[in-house]
Amino acid sequence: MQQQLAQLVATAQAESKSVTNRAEMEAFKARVVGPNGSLTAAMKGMATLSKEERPIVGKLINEAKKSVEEILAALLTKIEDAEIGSALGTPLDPTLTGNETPAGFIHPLSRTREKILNTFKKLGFTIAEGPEIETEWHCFDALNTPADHPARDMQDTLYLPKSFRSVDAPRRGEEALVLRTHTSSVQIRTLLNRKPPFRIVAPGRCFRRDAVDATHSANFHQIEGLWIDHQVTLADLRGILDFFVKETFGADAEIRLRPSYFPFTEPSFEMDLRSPNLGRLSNRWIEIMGCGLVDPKVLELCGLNPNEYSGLAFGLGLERITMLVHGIDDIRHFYNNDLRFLRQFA
Ligand code: FA5
Repeated sequence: MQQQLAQLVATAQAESKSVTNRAEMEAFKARVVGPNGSLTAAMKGMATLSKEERPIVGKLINEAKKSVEEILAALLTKIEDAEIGSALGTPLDPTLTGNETPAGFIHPLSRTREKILNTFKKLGFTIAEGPEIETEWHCFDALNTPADHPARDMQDTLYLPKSFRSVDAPRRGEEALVLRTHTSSVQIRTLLNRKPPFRIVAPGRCFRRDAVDATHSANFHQIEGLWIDHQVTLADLRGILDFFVKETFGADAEIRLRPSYFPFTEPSFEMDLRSPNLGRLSNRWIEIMGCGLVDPKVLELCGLNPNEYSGLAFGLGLERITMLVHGIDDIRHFYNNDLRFLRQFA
């Protein structure tokens, strides 16, 4: 019996060599393990054996069955490989290298934005957003910027044609629409929609009719900050800006608040930064943002009582900060999509 089974496996092995497709494989399978197959016949023969012989022969048959299964599995792999090879037109060579798909990476401006937002998140700020097409009221009036203010001059601000209707038209009438000149308009939208206390940072795109040069772009990005609570003070403003600057430019960086003017803050400041880690700009005072305490008139215009609430606000330019962090000398590099420039930040 042992010899007979060994012969059966050897025959199956030899026959499998000439099988080349699925139909031939099915016929081969039937000849061995089908109802009338050679292995099936051997298994049926077990019934005629004595009680003593059965476990011995059963073991031999199981071994033969295992060998036949291995032959069938190898055959299936051979046929599948042949099928893939003919589908591809050439034999499959799994050792060939694949086509390279270039991996993308984060734009330096986006990376700086995420870092700055994370810094303010550590201080309890959440993220707010507002539209890039803004009403004149949100961009100027509500920020205590009167109609005769130079910022509202057609030379500085991009106005939309009258045919564009405001999303707030039912409430605010047929008001002029502008491309927002700063993210301070998000201060107003937040003041109108949220109940204090809150701390928000609002990143976004801004537009001005500035002449384009190495440090000015007609389209740039700002991050606005607004903190409204009871008794917010200049000490809070200094504290958070100092933290921000140290997180961004290193522990040696210092800040200076220089008196300035914005219609929506009182007092107002330009914040300058000085750091020993800025290459050729090291240890020089560099202006990086406007800031101040929220003007009580703005709180009133948004329906808050200035005797109850106070606030601080700031607005920084994302491009200028990214330029300082990486020593980039021209703002236009950010928008030219030159991979030789961008790959440096991969
Ligand atoms: C403002 O826009 C104020 N809204 C900032 C502010 C917010 C003050 C809250 C007080 C309270 P300013 O016009 O200085 O301020 O612009 C702020 C920053 O935006 C600048 O420091 C600069 O980094 C950036 N910025 C302004 N114009 C351009 C431009 N054309 N291109 C690139 N960055 C610019």
